[in-house]
Amino acid sequence: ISTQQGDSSPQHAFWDSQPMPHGSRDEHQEGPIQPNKPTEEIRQEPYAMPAGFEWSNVNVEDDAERLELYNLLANNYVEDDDALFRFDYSHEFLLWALTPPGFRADFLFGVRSTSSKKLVAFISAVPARVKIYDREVEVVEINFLCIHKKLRSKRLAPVLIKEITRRVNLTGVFQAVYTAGTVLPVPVASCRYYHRSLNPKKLVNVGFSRLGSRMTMARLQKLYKLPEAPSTKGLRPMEKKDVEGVHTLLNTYLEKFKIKILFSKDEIAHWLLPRKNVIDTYVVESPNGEITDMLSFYHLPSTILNQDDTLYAAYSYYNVATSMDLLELMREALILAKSKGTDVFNALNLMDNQSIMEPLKFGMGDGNLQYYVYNWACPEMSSDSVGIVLL
Ligand code: NHW
Repeated sequence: ISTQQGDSSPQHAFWDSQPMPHGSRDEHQEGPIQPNKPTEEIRQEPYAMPAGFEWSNVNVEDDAERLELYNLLANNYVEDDDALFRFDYSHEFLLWALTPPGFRADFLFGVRSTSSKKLVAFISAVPARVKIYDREVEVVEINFLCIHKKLRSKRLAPVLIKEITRRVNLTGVFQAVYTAGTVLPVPVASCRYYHRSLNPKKLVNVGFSRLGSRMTMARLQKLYKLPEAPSTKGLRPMEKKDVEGVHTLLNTYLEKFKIKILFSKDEIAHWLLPRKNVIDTYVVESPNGEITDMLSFYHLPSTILNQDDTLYAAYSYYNVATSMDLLELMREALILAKSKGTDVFNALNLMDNQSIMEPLKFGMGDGNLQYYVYNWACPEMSSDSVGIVLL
């Protein structure tokens, strides 16, 4: 835990009141921190909004409402520490991320100004099943928590979090998984982003990377040069007929991690079948028709602030190598991402990713991505025990 005030832990008026581990984790405890509540004991009415604001579900399948969400996020969502870049999740991406099998309209909601009806805040939950150590748990994944810049620091975030907790609890679910750049009580794991330049010239020009003192642009470009096309025999985009094979391959691979996603076949189809400029998945099919390897990455561009430009980034998702080295598989991922106009390929040091970073010329990013499980006690784990990627 980072300490922001001398050597005492930071105070968290909200988070200290929540069913999370506090201080250090009890390494011997596992399970819910607060027992499940019967429905009749769960608050039935929405939490009160400050005067002038109201709750509003956002129908992301409706183009106009999705545009409102897109605009809120494009102008107010996550920026890097130096405020050079801001995530620019696309319309198609938001539709993908927020409508998996079993999604619920009342888990995708925000806050509107009562007078103007302008959307000024948002939070989302989508259902998932995870395994944490030896226990399978029904959870929601929380994402896209966003408050308009003009309404920051007014303690609105805790109200959004309490309201989504209430709505999720009413469906009999009492655990959630989420990630954040910020350290809150208390992460279950801490991962780090690594970046692989694909278009070094642009990355230097927009301030994403720097040209070292003994480096020239020509040498930099040579350093990061990749073949034009992949060379693995049988590597091709995933199709519907591969769902079964990918389901078996991925679930078998993920077994060894201490926290992992448990995808159903429907979820494999939703999360991994290619969608242009959103998610790319490639498989290797052996001559006898078995899916032996898979690679996947999602497309999440960032707006380059103060320049009228976009940084195209791909993020490593789920990769499994059984007929080849993970290193060779990930090299193909870089080549494919580059061929689709990606400027930088990002990967967390989770699953088996750490081993490929150095040989494939990834550089370590600044800052960590913290993993959290709401209302669940368990021992902390290292990043290479994490087998779940959130968007
Ligand atoms: S992380 C991305 C979060 N979004 C952004 O960074 C976008 C830009 N920032 C903002 O929009 C991926 C605002 O700064 C936000 C905070 C909205 C972040 N997670 O309203 P106040 C996710 O979406 C705490 C959790 O005054 P604000 C995951 C903070 O520590 N808590 O702040 C989301 C403080 O509490 P404390 C966060 O700046 C997971 C309180 O908020 C947080 O105007 C959510 C201050 O509130 C964060 N990322 O708005 C949890 N950032 O106790 C889900 C700040 O320290 C839990 N805070 O005083 C599970 C729920 C479901 C359970 C179901 C069983």
